Amino acid sequence: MPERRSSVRRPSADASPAASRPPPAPPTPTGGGAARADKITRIKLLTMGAAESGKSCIVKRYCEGRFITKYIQTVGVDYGVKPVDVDGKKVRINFWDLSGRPEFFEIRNERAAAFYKDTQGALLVFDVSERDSFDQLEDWLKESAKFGMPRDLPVAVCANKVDKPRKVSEAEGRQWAASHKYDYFELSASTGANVPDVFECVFKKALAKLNRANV
Ligand SMILES: Nc1nc2c(ncn2[C@@H]2O[C@H](COP(=O)(O)OP(=O)(O)OP(=O)(O)O)[C@@H](O)[C@H]2O)c(=O)[nH]1
Ligand SMILES: [Mg+2]
Repeated sequence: MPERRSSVRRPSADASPAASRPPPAPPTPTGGGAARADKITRIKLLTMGAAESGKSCIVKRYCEGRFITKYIQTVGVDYGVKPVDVDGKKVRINFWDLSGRPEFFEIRNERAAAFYKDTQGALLVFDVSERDSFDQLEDWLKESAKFGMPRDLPVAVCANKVDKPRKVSEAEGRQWAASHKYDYFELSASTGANVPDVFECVFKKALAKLNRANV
């Protein structure tokens, strides 16, 4: 099992807004290092999507193997690191778990923070039991594109909460993802169904892309 250095941080309820204490500067991908054994390969992974769609729970399920039923909103952004093996190579994943709340729009798009920039992969999450969260997917693409998300980024659309009664069918979700040439997964952070598959898919594609860029 890979060593876990830290899980995604959750600010305490009385924590000051993330704007006043931003997370560390985005780690720079290894540049020419992906193909070299002496450098650590880093993948910056973003999670984005509507508030309460389950982004933080998906990351927590993957990193810690547990699920929390209580809703604790992400304040601006949560940041965490986890070393993993991808195709036999040791890779350090930098998780950038964005808040989906409209009031954090400015924090998400602060120039200095550059959350969308220098990213190697993204999870675009919606809640199959909340139609609005599906309808907002296009807005997330617009926001991320406007604020610097690379255009050819490996993206996995995550249809989360499949343990609940649905308002969005699997066919609709798949069709939307296919129309953007994104991967699509039906998952539940609650049961854990398909959660590792999503991450594995994005990590593999991100690493392959880094390796191609470094030859
Ligand atoms: N039934 C069910 N509930 C879930 C699932 N995933 C998340 N939840 C619940 O949905 C609520 C929101 O989860 P979060 O992970 O905090 O949502 P978020 O997208 O990070 O929200 P913001 O940080 O505000 O953007 C919490 O009460 C979770 O327990 C799931 O797969 N099934
Ligand atoms: Mg969150």
